[in-house]
Amino acid sequence: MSKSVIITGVTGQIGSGFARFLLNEGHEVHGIIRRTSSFNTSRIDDVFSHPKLKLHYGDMTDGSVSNLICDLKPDYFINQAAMSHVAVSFDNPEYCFDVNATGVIRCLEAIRRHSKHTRVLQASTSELYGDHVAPQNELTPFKPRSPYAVSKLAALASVVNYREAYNIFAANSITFNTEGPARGATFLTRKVTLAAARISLGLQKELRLGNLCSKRSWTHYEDQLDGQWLVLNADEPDDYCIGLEESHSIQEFVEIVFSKLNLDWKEFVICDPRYFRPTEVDHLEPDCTKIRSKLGWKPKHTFQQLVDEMVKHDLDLARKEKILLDNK
Ligand code: G4F
Repeated sequence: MSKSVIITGVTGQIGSGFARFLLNEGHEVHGIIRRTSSFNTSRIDDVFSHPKLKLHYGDMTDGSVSNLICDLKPDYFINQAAMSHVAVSFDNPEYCFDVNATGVIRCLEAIRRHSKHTRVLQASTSELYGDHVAPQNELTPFKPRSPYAVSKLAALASVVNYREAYNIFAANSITFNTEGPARGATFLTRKVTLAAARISLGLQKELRLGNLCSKRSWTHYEDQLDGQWLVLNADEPDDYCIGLEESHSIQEFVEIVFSKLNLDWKEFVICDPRYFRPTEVDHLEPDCTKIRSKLGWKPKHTFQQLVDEMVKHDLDLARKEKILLDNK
Protein backbone atom coordinates (compact mmCIF):
# COMPACT_ATOMS: atom_id res chain seq x y z
CA MET A 1 0.00 0.00 0.00
CA SER A 2 1.26 3.47 -0.87
CA LYS A 3 2.44 5.43 2.19
CA SER A 4 3.18 9.10 2.62
CA VAL A 5 6.65 9.91 3.84
CA ILE A 6 8.33 13.13 4.89
CA ILE A 7 12.11 13.07 4.43
CA THR A 8 14.15 15.90 5.88
CA GLY A 9 17.65 16.21 4.43
CA VAL A 10 16.36 14.84 1.12
CA THR A 11 19.21 16.49 -0.77
CA GLY A 12 21.82 14.62 1.28
CA GLN A 13 23.50 11.27 0.64
CA ILE A 14 21.05 9.00 2.51
CA GLY A 15 18.03 11.30 2.22
CA SER A 16 18.27 11.22 -1.57
CA GLY A 17 18.84 7.45 -1.50
CA PHE A 18 15.69 7.08 0.59
CA ALA A 19 13.68 9.25 -1.84
CA ARG A 20 14.77 7.10 -4.79
CA PHE A 21 14.05 3.85 -2.94
CA LEU A 22 10.60 4.93 -1.67
CA LEU A 23 9.50 6.33 -5.04
CA ASN A 24 10.50 3.01 -6.64
CA GLU A 25 8.32 1.24 -4.08
CA GLY A 26 5.34 3.44 -5.07
CA HIS A 27 5.25 5.69 -2.00
CA GLU A 28 4.55 9.43 -1.93
CA VAL A 29 7.64 11.34 -0.87
CA HIS A 30 7.64 14.82 0.61
CA GLY A 31 11.21 16.10 0.68
CA ILE A 32 12.29 19.13 2.65
CA ILE A 33 14.88 21.31 0.98
CA ARG A 34 16.59 24.39 2.33
CA ARG A 35 16.53 27.51 0.21
CA THR A 36 20.05 28.46 -0.90
CA SER A 37 21.30 30.84 -3.56
CA SER A 38 23.04 28.02 -5.42
CA PHE A 39 21.58 24.72 -6.63
CA ASN A 40 21.56 22.04 -3.92
CA THR A 41 19.41 19.34 -5.53
CA SER A 42 21.98 17.52 -7.68
CA ARG A 43 21.58 14.25 -5.73
CA ILE A 44 17.87 14.11 -6.62
CA ASP A 45 18.12 15.32 -10.22
CA ASP A 46 17.18 11.87 -11.53
CA VAL A 47 13.83 11.81 -9.67
CA PHE A 48 13.15 15.55 -9.69
CA SER A 49 10.12 15.27 -12.01
CA HIS A 50 8.69 12.10 -10.47
CA PRO A 51 4.92 12.65 -10.00
CA LYS A 52 5.04 11.27 -6.46
CA LEU A 53 7.90 13.51 -5.31
CA LYS A 54 6.84 16.80 -3.73
CA LEU A 55 9.52 19.20 -2.58
CA HIS A 56 8.86 21.77 0.13
CA TYR A 57 11.10 24.58 1.29
CA GLY A 58 11.75 24.27 5.00
CA ASP A 59 14.31 24.35 7.75
CA MET A 60 14.76 22.51 11.03
CA THR A 61 15.38 25.84 12.78
CA ASP A 62 11.85 27.15 12.32
CA GLY A 63 8.26 25.92 12.33
CA SER A 64 8.15 24.99 8.64
CA VAL A 65 8.70 21.26 9.10
CA SER A 66 6.28 20.92 12.02
CA ASN A 67 3.65 22.83 10.03
CA LEU A 68 4.08 20.35 7.20
CA ILE A 69 3.71 17.44 9.63
CA CYS A 70 0.44 18.96 10.88
CA ASP A 71 -0.84 19.45 7.32
CA LEU A 72 0.16 16.08 5.88
CA LYS A 73 -0.01 13.76 8.92
CA PRO A 74 2.37 11.37 7.11
CA ASP A 75 2.75 7.63 7.71
CA TYR A 76 6.51 8.01 8.13
CA PHE A 77 8.82 10.82 9.19
CA ILE A 78 12.47 10.19 8.33
CA ASN A 79 14.84 12.75 9.82
CA GLN A 80 18.09 12.88 7.87
CA ALA A 81 18.53 16.64 8.30
CA ALA A 82 21.54 17.70 10.34
CA MET A 83 24.47 19.98 10.62
CA SER A 84 26.49 16.83 10.12
CA HIS A 85 30.12 17.96 10.05
CA VAL A 86 31.82 17.22 13.38
CA ALA A 87 34.70 19.68 12.88
CA VAL A 88 32.36 22.52 11.86
CA SER A 89 30.27 21.98 15.00
CA PHE A 90 33.18 23.26 17.12
CA ASP A 91 32.99 26.57 15.23
CA ASN A 92 29.22 26.87 15.25
CA PRO A 93 27.85 24.94 18.24
CA GLU A 94 24.70 26.98 18.77
CA TYR A 95 23.45 26.56 15.21
CA CYS A 96 24.37 22.89 15.37
CA PHE A 97 22.26 22.37 18.50
CA ASP A 98 19.33 24.26 17.03
CA VAL A 99 19.24 22.10 13.88
CA ASN A 100 20.19 18.74 15.37
CA ALA A 101 18.47 18.82 18.76
CA THR A 102 15.83 21.57 19.05
CA GLY A 103 14.80 20.90 15.45
CA VAL A 104 14.04 17.28 16.30
CA ILE A 105 12.02 18.27 19.38
CA ARG A 106 9.96 20.67 17.21
CA CYS A 107 9.04 17.75 14.94
CA LEU A 108 8.36 15.33 17.79
CA GLU A 109 6.02 17.88 19.38
CA ALA A 110 4.10 18.25 16.11
CA ILE A 111 3.79 14.46 15.87
CA ARG A 112 2.67 14.11 19.51
CA ARG A 113 0.05 16.83 19.15
CA HIS A 114 -1.25 16.29 15.63
CA SER A 115 -0.10 13.00 14.07
CA LYS A 116 0.45 10.26 16.66
CA HIS A 117 0.23 7.45 14.12
CA THR A 118 3.36 8.71 12.28
CA ARG A 119 6.38 6.39 12.54
CA VAL A 120 9.58 8.33 13.22
CA LEU A 121 13.12 7.43 12.26
CA GLN A 122 15.86 9.60 13.72
CA ALA A 123 19.26 9.23 12.06
CA SER A 124 21.47 9.16 15.12
CA THR A 125 25.20 8.56 15.14
CA SER A 126 28.10 6.52 16.44
CA GLU A 127 29.78 9.82 17.37
CA LEU A 128 27.78 9.57 20.61
CA TYR A 129 30.20 6.89 21.85
CA GLY A 130 33.12 9.33 21.92
CA ASP A 131 36.17 7.65 23.37
CA HIS A 132 34.36 4.61 24.73
CA VAL A 133 36.29 1.48 23.83
CA ALA A 134 35.26 -0.35 20.60
CA PRO A 135 33.27 -2.32 19.61
CA GLN A 136 30.22 -0.30 20.61
CA ASN A 137 26.61 -1.50 20.77
CA GLU A 138 23.25 -0.29 22.06
CA LEU A 139 24.31 -0.90 25.68
CA THR A 140 27.58 1.04 25.45
CA PRO A 141 27.48 4.31 27.45
CA PHE A 142 27.54 7.54 25.46
CA LYS A 143 30.47 9.95 25.92
CA PRO A 144 29.98 12.76 23.39
CA ARG A 145 33.17 14.65 22.48
CA SER A 146 31.94 17.41 20.14
CA PRO A 147 29.09 19.92 19.99
CA TYR A 148 27.76 17.74 17.16
CA ALA A 149 27.67 14.64 19.36
CA VAL A 150 26.14 16.57 22.27
CA SER A 151 23.33 17.80 20.01
CA LYS A 152 22.75 14.34 18.58
CA LEU A 153 22.60 12.86 22.07
CA ALA A 154 19.86 15.33 23.02
CA ALA A 155 17.95 14.27 19.90
CA LEU A 156 18.37 10.55 20.59
CA ALA A 157 17.24 10.96 24.18
CA SER A 158 14.23 13.02 23.06
CA VAL A 159 13.19 10.29 20.64
CA VAL A 160 13.40 7.70 23.43
CA ASN A 161 11.47 10.00 25.76
CA TYR A 162 8.63 10.63 23.27
CA ARG A 163 8.44 6.89 22.62
CA GLU A 164 8.13 6.07 26.32
CA ALA A 165 6.02 9.04 27.43
CA TYR A 166 3.53 9.24 24.57
CA ASN A 167 3.57 5.79 23.02
CA ILE A 168 4.79 7.07 19.65
CA PHE A 169 6.61 4.76 17.22
CA ALA A 170 9.93 6.60 17.37
CA ALA A 171 13.23 4.83 16.70
CA ASN A 172 16.92 5.77 16.45
CA SER A 173 19.34 4.28 13.97
CA ILE A 174 22.78 4.64 15.56
CA THR A 175 24.54 5.11 12.28
CA PHE A 176 28.27 4.50 11.82
CA ASN A 177 30.10 6.44 9.08
CA THR A 178 28.12 6.21 5.87
CA GLU A 179 29.90 6.51 2.54
CA GLY A 180 29.53 6.19 -1.21
CA PRO A 181 30.14 8.13 -4.42
CA ALA A 182 27.60 10.77 -3.35
CA ARG A 183 29.34 11.47 -0.04
CA GLY A 184 30.08 15.16 0.55
CA ALA A 185 33.60 16.14 -0.45
CA THR A 186 34.45 17.65 2.96
CA PHE A 187 34.22 14.26 4.68
CA LEU A 188 37.34 12.15 4.90
CA THR A 189 36.64 9.31 2.47
CA ARG A 190 35.41 11.43 -0.40
CA LYS A 191 38.06 14.08 0.16
CA VAL A 192 40.67 11.32 -0.25
CA THR A 193 39.15 9.52 -3.26
CA LEU A 194 38.58 12.79 -5.14
CA ALA A 195 42.08 14.07 -4.38
CA ALA A 196 43.83 10.80 -5.25
CA ALA A 197 41.97 10.55 -8.56
CA ARG A 198 42.85 14.16 -9.46
CA ILE A 199 46.49 13.70 -8.39
CA SER A 200 46.78 10.58 -10.56
CA LEU A 201 45.86 12.70 -13.61
CA GLY A 202 48.04 15.66 -12.69
CA LEU A 203 45.07 17.87 -11.76
CA GLN A 204 46.12 18.32 -8.11
CA LYS A 205 49.50 18.36 -6.37
CA GLU A 206 48.86 17.54 -2.72
CA LEU A 207 46.25 16.48 -0.17
CA ARG A 208 46.09 18.17 3.23
CA LEU A 209 44.67 16.07 6.04
CA GLY A 210 44.42 16.11 9.83
CA ASN A 211 44.59 13.16 12.21
CA LEU A 212 45.56 9.94 10.41
CA CYS A 213 45.38 7.70 13.48
CA SER A 214 41.66 7.54 14.26
CA LYS A 215 39.73 4.47 13.13
CA ARG A 216 36.29 4.30 11.57
CA SER A 217 33.81 1.73 10.36
CA TRP A 218 32.83 2.89 6.85
CA THR A 219 29.56 1.48 5.51
CA HIS A 220 27.97 1.71 2.06
CA TYR A 221 24.97 4.08 2.14
CA GLU A 222 22.70 1.45 0.55
CA ASP A 223 23.36 -0.91 3.45
CA GLN A 224 22.64 1.90 5.93
CA LEU A 225 19.41 2.64 4.10
CA ASP A 226 18.34 -1.04 4.20
CA GLY A 227 19.01 -1.12 7.93
CA GLN A 228 17.15 2.10 8.66
CA TRP A 229 14.13 0.94 6.66
CA LEU A 230 14.05 -2.28 8.71
CA VAL A 231 14.20 -0.21 11.93
CA LEU A 232 11.30 1.94 10.74
CA ASN A 233 9.16 -1.10 9.92
CA ALA A 234 9.97 -3.26 12.94
CA ASP A 235 7.14 -4.60 15.12
CA GLU A 236 8.28 -2.42 18.03
CA PRO A 237 10.14 0.91 18.03
CA ASP A 238 13.69 0.56 19.32
CA ASP A 239 17.25 1.80 18.79
CA TYR A 240 19.78 -0.10 16.65
CA CYS A 241 23.45 0.24 15.75
CA ILE A 242 24.06 -0.06 12.00
CA GLY A 243 27.48 -0.38 10.36
CA LEU A 244 30.10 -2.75 8.98
CA GLU A 245 31.64 -4.69 11.85
CA GLU A 246 35.23 -3.80 10.97
CA SER A 247 37.29 -0.64 11.20
CA HIS A 248 40.33 0.86 9.51
CA SER A 249 42.54 3.81 10.36
CA ILE A 250 42.48 6.97 8.26
CA GLN A 251 46.07 6.22 7.19
CA GLU A 252 45.06 2.73 6.06
CA PHE A 253 42.21 4.20 4.00
CA VAL A 254 44.57 6.71 2.39
CA GLU A 255 47.15 3.98 1.63
CA ILE A 256 44.53 1.71 0.04
CA VAL A 257 43.06 4.45 -2.16
CA PHE A 258 46.43 5.78 -3.36
CA SER A 259 47.82 2.33 -4.06
CA LYS A 260 44.77 1.51 -6.20
CA LEU A 261 45.92 4.40 -8.41
CA ASN A 262 49.58 3.29 -8.28
CA LEU A 263 50.56 6.25 -6.12
CA ASP A 264 52.67 6.41 -2.97
CA TRP A 265 50.51 8.43 -0.54
CA LYS A 266 53.57 9.67 1.40
CA GLU A 267 54.62 11.77 -1.61
CA PHE A 268 51.35 13.72 -1.64
CA VAL A 269 49.75 13.81 1.80
CA ILE A 270 50.58 16.75 4.06
CA CYS A 271 49.60 16.83 7.70
CA ASP A 272 47.83 20.16 8.31
CA PRO A 273 46.98 21.29 11.88
CA ARG A 274 43.92 23.08 10.47
CA TYR A 275 42.14 19.74 10.13
CA PHE A 276 42.71 18.51 13.68
CA ARG A 277 39.75 18.72 16.08
CA PRO A 278 39.90 20.03 19.67
CA THR A 279 38.74 16.59 20.83
CA GLU A 280 38.93 13.51 18.61
CA VAL A 281 36.98 10.25 18.59
CA ASP A 282 39.65 7.59 18.24
CA HIS A 283 37.90 4.38 17.36
CA LEU A 284 34.38 3.64 16.17
CA GLU A 285 33.40 0.10 15.28
CA PRO A 286 29.95 -1.42 15.83
CA ASP A 287 28.72 -4.66 17.27
CA CYS A 288 25.53 -5.14 15.24
CA THR A 289 24.32 -8.33 16.87
CA LYS A 290 20.98 -6.72 17.73
CA ILE A 291 19.92 -5.62 14.25
CA ARG A 292 21.32 -8.77 12.66
CA SER A 293 19.48 -11.11 15.00
CA LYS A 294 16.22 -9.17 15.54
CA LEU A 295 15.65 -7.64 12.10
CA GLY A 296 17.80 -9.86 9.85
CA TRP A 297 19.98 -6.99 8.57
CA LYS A 298 22.98 -8.04 6.51
CA PRO A 299 25.25 -5.63 4.59
CA LYS A 300 25.58 -6.36 0.86
CA HIS A 301 28.82 -4.41 0.29
CA THR A 302 32.27 -5.16 1.68
CA PHE A 303 34.69 -2.41 2.63
CA GLN A 304 36.81 -3.19 -0.45
CA GLN A 305 33.78 -2.93 -2.76
CA LEU A 306 32.91 0.44 -1.21
CA VAL A 307 36.42 1.77 -1.80
CA ASP A 308 36.51 0.40 -5.36
CA GLU A 309 33.18 2.06 -6.20
CA MET A 310 34.27 5.43 -4.80
CA VAL A 311 37.67 5.36 -6.52
CA LYS A 312 36.15 4.37 -9.87
CA HIS A 313 33.51 7.09 -9.61
CA ASP A 314 36.03 9.82 -8.80
CA LEU A 315 38.49 8.66 -11.44
CA ASP A 316 35.70 8.98 -14.04
CA LEU A 317 34.96 12.48 -12.74
CA ALA A 318 38.63 13.48 -12.87
CA ARG A 319 38.95 12.12 -16.43
CA LYS A 320 36.00 14.27 -17.54
CA GLU A 321 37.56 17.29 -15.84
CA LYS A 322 40.85 16.63 -17.64
CA ILE A 323 39.19 16.31 -21.05
CA LEU A 324 37.46 19.67 -20.53
CA LEU A 325 40.75 21.28 -19.47
CA ASP A 326 42.71 19.76 -22.39
CA ASN A 327 40.11 21.06 -24.87
CA LYS A 328 40.05 24.62 -23.53
O1 G4F B 1 34.86 11.88 7.56
P1 G4F B 1 34.81 12.56 8.87
O2 G4F B 1 34.67 14.05 8.86
O3 G4F B 1 33.67 11.86 9.70
P2 G4F B 1 33.33 11.80 11.27
O4 G4F B 1 33.90 12.95 12.01
O5 G4F B 1 33.67 10.44 11.75
O6 G4F B 1 31.74 12.00 11.26
C1 G4F B 1 30.94 11.37 10.27
O7 G4F B 1 30.45 10.14 10.76
C2 G4F B 1 29.54 10.25 11.87
C3 G4F B 1 29.12 8.83 12.24
O8 G4F B 1 30.12 8.23 13.01
C4 G4F B 1 28.36 11.10 11.49
F1 G4F B 1 27.52 11.23 12.54
C5 G4F B 1 28.84 12.48 11.07
O9 G4F B 1 27.73 13.27 10.65
C6 G4F B 1 29.81 12.32 9.89
O10 G4F B 1 29.10 11.80 8.79
O11 G4F B 1 36.16 12.25 9.70
C7 G4F B 1 36.59 10.93 9.93
C8 G4F B 1 37.92 10.94 10.62
C9 G4F B 1 38.00 11.85 11.86
O12 G4F B 1 38.71 11.18 12.86
C10 G4F B 1 38.78 13.06 11.39
O13 G4F B 1 39.53 13.72 12.41
O14 G4F B 1 38.90 11.46 9.71
C11 G4F B 1 39.71 12.40 10.39
N1 G4F B 1 40.26 13.35 9.40
C12 G4F B 1 41.60 13.53 9.17
N2 G4F B 1 41.78 14.47 8.25
C13 G4F B 1 39.59 14.19 8.62
C14 G4F B 1 40.53 14.92 7.89
N3 G4F B 1 38.26 14.42 8.46
C15 G4F B 1 37.87 15.36 7.56
N4 G4F B 1 36.54 15.58 7.37
N5 G4F B 1 38.78 16.09 6.83
C16 G4F B 1 40.14 15.91 6.96
O15 G4F B 1 40.93 16.58 6.30
